[in-house]
Amino acid sequence: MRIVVLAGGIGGARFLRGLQRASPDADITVIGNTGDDIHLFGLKVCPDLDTVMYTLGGGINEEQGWGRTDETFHLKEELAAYGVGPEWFGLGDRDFATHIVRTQMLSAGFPLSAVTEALCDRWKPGVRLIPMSDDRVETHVAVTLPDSGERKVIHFQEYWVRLRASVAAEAVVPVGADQAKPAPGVLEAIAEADVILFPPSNPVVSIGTILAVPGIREAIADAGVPVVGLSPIVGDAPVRGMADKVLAAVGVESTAAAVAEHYGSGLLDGWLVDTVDASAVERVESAGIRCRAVPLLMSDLDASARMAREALTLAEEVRGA
Ligand code: FO1
Repeated sequence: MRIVVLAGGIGGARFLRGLQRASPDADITVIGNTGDDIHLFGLKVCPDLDTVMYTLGGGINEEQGWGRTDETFHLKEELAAYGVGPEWFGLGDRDFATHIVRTQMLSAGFPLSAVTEALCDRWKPGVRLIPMSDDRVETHVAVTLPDSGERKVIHFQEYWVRLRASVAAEAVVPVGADQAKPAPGVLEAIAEADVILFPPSNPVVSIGTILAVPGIREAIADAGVPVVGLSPIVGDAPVRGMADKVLAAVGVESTAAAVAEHYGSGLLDGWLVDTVDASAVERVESAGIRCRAVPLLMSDLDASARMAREALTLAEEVRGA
């Protein structure tokens, strides 16, 4: 079975680990969000691609969900001693190596998709990981700073990591997305897929950004195979992260049903909500999306694998309908 998964960072990576357990023989292609990418310390940082690569390759810091295991921060401390930051972004020594290799290869003219493939040669994530685009796309967030009242547009990482989403996101813009092309292999994988899955990743800044690359949304809608998503909202709050902040920016309420409606029946065939949101099933189904309520907390690998199995079962149900 050929499965295409659109993935952000931690939620996407943990779901993928469950999917590999649930469907060990599947041929999985992951289309990774690159809207979180940023240039820091003179290096190109791709948080979501790295989170998927390290999680599936066994190098992730399990507690944090991002960055490397057994990490140290000598390099960052040395840079800070020269007054070089930013101090708010924690890039560790082991992680720096990945970024040096990536930036060197990009400077030598390799596209991000080829660089990602080269990095995955080491980590062997067991999936084909493709960035959504080789073109630069950066999610920016419009905010009003509480102290000065100044309205500013800042990079998503500054919003997420430095400000910890503590102020309202007034607008979220995937800068460059409208000019970006899908990376080589993206549209082909979608066209050849048997099923397409949206893990419980952020619907605005992760999956929404991937869908903002012209051609990807259309290819998924036209693929003619089941498209099934899992709600990242459980009991009206994000399972992790601060998805509610960016949902508000696009006028979507923070509920499992509203996120399904946001994707819409033109894109989504099936939607899983958590059992605590069982009352949302009717509303989602009346929007033309088949819906089931199942446990959606990825508390461990078994739980993630059960969620992946439920998603594949719903896909078969949709296919047979
Ligand atoms: N998240 C944090 O909350 N603080 C950090 O210092 C931080 C550093 C970091 C370094 C490399 C990397 O790949 C990810 C990192 N993240 C950090 C996670 C990341 O900023 C976000 O969680 C994702 O972009 C959202 O998917």
